[in-house]
Amino acid sequence: MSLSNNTSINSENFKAKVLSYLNYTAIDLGQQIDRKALLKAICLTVNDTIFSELQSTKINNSKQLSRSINYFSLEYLMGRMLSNNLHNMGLYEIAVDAVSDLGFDLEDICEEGHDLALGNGGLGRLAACYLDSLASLDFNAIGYGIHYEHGLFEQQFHQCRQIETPDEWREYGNPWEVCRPEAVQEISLYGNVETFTDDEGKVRKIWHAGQKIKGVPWDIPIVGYRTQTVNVLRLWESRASSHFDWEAFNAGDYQDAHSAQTQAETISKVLYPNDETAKGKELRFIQQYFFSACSIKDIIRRYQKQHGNDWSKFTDKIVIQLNDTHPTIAILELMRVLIDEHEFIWTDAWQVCRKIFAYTNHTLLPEALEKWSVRMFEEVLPRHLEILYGINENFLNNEVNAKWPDDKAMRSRLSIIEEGSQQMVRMAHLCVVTSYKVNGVAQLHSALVKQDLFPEFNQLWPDKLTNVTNGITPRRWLKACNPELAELISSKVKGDWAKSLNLLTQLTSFANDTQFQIDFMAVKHRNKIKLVKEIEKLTGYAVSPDAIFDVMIKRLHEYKRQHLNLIHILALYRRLLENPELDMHPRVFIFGAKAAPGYYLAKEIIYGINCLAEKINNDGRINNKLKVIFMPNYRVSLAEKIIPAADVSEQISTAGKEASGTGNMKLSLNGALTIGTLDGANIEIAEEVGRENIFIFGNTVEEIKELDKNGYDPLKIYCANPELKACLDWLDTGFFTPGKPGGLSAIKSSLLEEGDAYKVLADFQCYSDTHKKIDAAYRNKSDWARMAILNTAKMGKFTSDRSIEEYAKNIWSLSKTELSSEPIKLVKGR
Ligand code: 26W
Repeated sequence: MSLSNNTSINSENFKAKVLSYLNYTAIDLGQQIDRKALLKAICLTVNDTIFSELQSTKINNSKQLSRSINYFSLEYLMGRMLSNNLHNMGLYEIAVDAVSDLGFDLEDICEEGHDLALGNGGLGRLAACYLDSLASLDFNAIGYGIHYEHGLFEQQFHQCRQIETPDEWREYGNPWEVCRPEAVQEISLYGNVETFTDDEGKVRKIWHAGQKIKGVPWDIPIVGYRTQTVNVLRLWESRASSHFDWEAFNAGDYQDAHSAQTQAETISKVLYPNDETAKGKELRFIQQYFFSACSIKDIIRRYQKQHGNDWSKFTDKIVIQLNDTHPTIAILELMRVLIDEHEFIWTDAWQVCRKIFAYTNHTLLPEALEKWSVRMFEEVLPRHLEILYGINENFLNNEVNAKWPDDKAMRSRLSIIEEGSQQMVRMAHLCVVTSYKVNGVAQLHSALVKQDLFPEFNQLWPDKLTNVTNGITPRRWLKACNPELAELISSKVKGDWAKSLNLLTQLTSFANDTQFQIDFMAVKHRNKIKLVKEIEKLTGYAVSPDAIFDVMIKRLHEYKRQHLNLIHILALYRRLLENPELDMHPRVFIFGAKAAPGYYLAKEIIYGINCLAEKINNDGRINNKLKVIFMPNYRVSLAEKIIPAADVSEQISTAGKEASGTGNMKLSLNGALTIGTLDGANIEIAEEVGRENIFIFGNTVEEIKELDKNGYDPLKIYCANPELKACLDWLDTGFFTPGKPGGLSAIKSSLLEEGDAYKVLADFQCYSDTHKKIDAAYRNKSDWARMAILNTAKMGKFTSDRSIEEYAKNIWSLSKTELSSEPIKLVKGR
């Protein structure tokens, strides 16, 4: 919505509206305005416009009876909303002026906002970027998820160790959401299935629920960039079904009534903080069913509002994208609803499902591929298990048998049920069997999905498996988070680059322009000074903005190899201790990462980095040439501060393990140079920026496979490399953990005794050599500036708008909503 073009909104009437909302929140204007109250008043002011636009978008979509994409995701990492909404609406400058008239700085006020951290990492943030693009491109879209009471835990460090505390994002309410009681749903759990014959003599099934749960929808508007479209993210909160607690309550059993309520509300209580596995956790399984079932019911409710009982258009109007296997149960729920509640025959219901679902795979790690025990399935969702058996039988007996007749081995490999001491349901298999398209998230990853993960499925359906490389929204990840760079770019680039990111290639012609290089690096330097202050505030350490800011921000995982970075820091420290005059440009290594609370080694690595930081940052002998900073509580809003200030971006996963990565794109877009392996989207970034503008190192996927085939021996590498050996041995000494000898030896043993599953040692030497090249390159200021500019210039491909256009064209067959020509309703000042 391009409201800035409209003269009806100016800073005066914006301010008047804010003041009226301040009255409304009962703030005594005679007193000093409270920042939180001011934030709320601004949000409410902005909401006036957003919600009226939301209404128009809905009316417009329903008039056009347009096809919609329903994005199903257990995670959305939205971050803060105010600044982004203001930017997208074109009201940012107006708000800056209005707030400054009130004696405040808008940036400070935005800081009061809490992150919406309803996700773990890449997958959740991707969902948020995609919602931004869907609205910005005028697609009729809705995101479905869970309204967690507590999002991802907050992280603190205590004696160098990670401590988790609950996230209280709604403590003071969330101004962006609105409850929709008219769309409440009720879902069932447990119980049993009865077979009966209906009046027409048909054998039917009925599921007698053991428990009913209410799903209450909360809507968060998603504002498109400079367009009228406002879509919705609909998040379900679980409550006790009214029918249930009243029964006990009336019987005088208040305790029981209360416990039913508590149990029901537990479902949406907390986001699972594990971005890898949630083995056997019944509550997680119930979360998945709860949100999938509520969303399927909601889709049908909305469809029937327009088409009544005419199901013939259902598959024309609806497509559902499954964000990983987490919402897979939606497939079985749709089958159940169509067959049991709407009297579809099996084959018709199955045809519908096969036309509606598409699935995105985000990981190849075997431990992250979801499996649920048949036993649990049977107990929680008995009817769904029956349906699952039916799907599997048809699939094996018809499709598998037709291609590989009587091939038992093939049947067992492809079956949705895994046999063994405990039968398990392979959720990814159910996804692939049902979905009409399955995509990976970067070219390499999609190739590996075909070759290594699902080779048989790929033989069976050669057109099903495809690729859509991930993207990021340039609105949040450049325009809003790096305003100075955005302004500099706008002074050179013709056209709205935030809408068409390929326009950034115009910067190529300024890459050798001395003045532009100076301006570009001056922006970087000012961003670094800002970050220096934040570092001091959060960690107490003072660092110099003249040092190279070398950034590694992402979830903590062995495959991402923060410990490779750690060992290299040890090597640098040793070199400096041996020779304090060592010719090396000062470097600050900056980390941000949360570890899953139960992931032992990940937490040891955090501990290790913090211990190193304490020792190194206080060591007067090394002339401040090396500093290590671990920023606590890494999250979207912290990323927005770190990324604009980064010189170097660490993307050092073991080749073949990082499906795509999206932080790599954000850092490069903001002019950081990547040191990276040939993994995930790094490969495509290298293609775009050119090999001369990126630092690639390490074993390739093929080489890693070779190492495994020939019996990888980390001990041999350790023995043959004296520096590496010395670094690892150092971890055992207690040097970094005074009073606790062996305090860091878990890291070493994972590499030497437990086989170094992620080939850290195999890549160490070339990693270290490549860092030397970075050090040399940074000294040539003009060369470095040119490379940094070219990184920004060549990131056009990685806008999430491109990803969404590809999904819309190749997977969803979705066309854009035509915007209404009626005038936009406007905010009126007092
Ligand atoms: C609890 C089970 C579970 C399993 C896997 C939770 C979450 C996951 C995700 C697959 C973790 C994740 O965020 N994957 C990342 O997805 C990004 C978006 O596609 C990619 O860029 C990252 O490479 C991938 O690791």
